Amino acid sequence: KTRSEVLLPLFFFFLFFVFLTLLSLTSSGCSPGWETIKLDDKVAFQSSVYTASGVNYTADRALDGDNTTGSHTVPQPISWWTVDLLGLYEISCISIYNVNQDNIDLRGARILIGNSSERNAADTTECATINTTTKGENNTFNCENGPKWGRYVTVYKNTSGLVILCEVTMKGRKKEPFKLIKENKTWEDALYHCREEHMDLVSILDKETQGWVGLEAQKADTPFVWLGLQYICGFGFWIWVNDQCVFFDQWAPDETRTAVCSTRAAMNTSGNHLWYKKSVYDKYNFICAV
Ligand SMILES: *[C@@H]1O[C@H](CO)[C@@H](O)[C@H](O)[C@H]1NC(C)=O
Ligand SMILES: *[C@@H]1O[C@H](CO)[C@@H](O)[C@H](O)[C@H]1NC(C)=O
Ligand SMILES: *[C@@H]1O[C@H](CO)[C@@H](O)[C@H](O)[C@H]1NC(C)=O
Ligand SMILES: *[C@@H]1O[C@H](CO)[C@@H](O)[C@H](O)[C@H]1NC(C)=O
Ligand SMILES: *[C@@H]1O[C@H](CO)[C@@H](O)[C@H](O)[C@H]1NC(C)=O
Ligand SMILES: *[C@@H]1O[C@H](CO)[C@@H](O)[C@H](O)[C@H]1NC(C)=O
Ligand SMILES: *[C@@H]1O[C@H](CO)[C@@H](O)[C@H](O)[C@H]1NC(C)=O
Ligand SMILES: *[C@@H]1O[C@H](CO)[C@@H](O)[C@H](O)[C@H]1NC(C)=O
Ligand SMILES: [Ca+2]
Repeated sequence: KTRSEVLLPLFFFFLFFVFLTLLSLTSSGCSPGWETIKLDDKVAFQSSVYTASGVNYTADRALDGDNTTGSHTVPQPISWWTVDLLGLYEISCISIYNVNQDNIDLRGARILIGNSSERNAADTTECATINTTTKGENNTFNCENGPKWGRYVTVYKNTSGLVILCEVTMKGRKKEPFKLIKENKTWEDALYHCREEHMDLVSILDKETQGWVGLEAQKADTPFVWLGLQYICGFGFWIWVNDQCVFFDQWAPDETRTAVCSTRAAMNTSGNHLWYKKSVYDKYNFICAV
């Protein structure tokens, strides 16, 4: 056999191996399409704080974007680290980076996601169990059985030992507080629907909310969407369904504030999402606060 006859199959075997390695590397990360959650403005706390040479190894050091600083607890039967995301997020995966240091071993620790900071509460669920030390590595843990919703993410270790985290990153998306309902309903029916299935028909009290609601309205299949703004005709004023007065408004220029009875406000689903007076009997899609 010539040399190339021996080497060629070996070369293809090598290529195949490289391909498999690449495949396992990409699939061990977070599934694509998830955004990295900005964490340096969030609040973290932990079971205890290790102090050495005047440095407090506080929980926020795991979120500061600096991979040379870390959070560090002291030995206790149970140790944990929690970040409050200050909002509801759907979390797909969590990455933990640690330096190579002897006392780092997160094996057996669990990553919990919950709506309260209580680690054993009914509204706290497990995302994944850490099965590597994380020592000198950046490991990504995907939530088992799919992404989880919650406000608090906890690394919980009940098998004595330390929770040391140099840098924690996570991917997911924030839950928007509004939902378009693609059903054509009169204003009253829309109000009942929102109050039964969600919180209420939407009230827009500021420019930021107007922006979010406008984004949601673009997906409607009617030219307008109902807002939770009603005209109290006996008194001649507008009021939101959550009892707030109208300080911020986005009326179309030619819409006068006065109206006939049975008038409600609807948002144009295109353009600048200006507000129009509409008969309470018109049927449109609508937006609920959830
Ligand atoms: C570390 O924490 C202790 C106790 O909370 C506090 O007195 C001290 O000022 C802190 N040191 C630094 C450098 O923040
Ligand atoms: C740590 O951060 C530095 C500076 O941002 C970067 O060059 C280095 O690659 C990072 N190390 C790891 C393991 O991520
Ligand atoms: C947190 O609350 C949201 C919204 O109510 C819910 O969808 C989610 O399942 C809750 N998370 C947990 C872990 O119970
Ligand atoms: C850790 O768990 C993942 C997923 O369950 C698995 O693919 C991996 O081989 C495990 N690693 C170790 C070191 O057991
Ligand atoms: C660890 O890996 C994740 C996912 O690839 C990445 O977003 C994060 O920046 C990495 N962390 C460090 C400290 O290198
Ligand atoms: C730690 O928690 C796990 C999961 O709840 C449990 O199975 C295990 O018995 C606990 N270990 C100790 C030492 O409490
Ligand atoms: C709602 O009305 C629009 C037209 O205004 C129509 O295109 C759409 O199919 C209707 N949707 C439903 C669910 O009936
Ligand atoms: C809604 O907005 C679009 C885009 O600005 C505009 O063309 C349309 O005339 C508006 N609808 C009404 C009823 O004014
Ligand atoms: Ca850090």
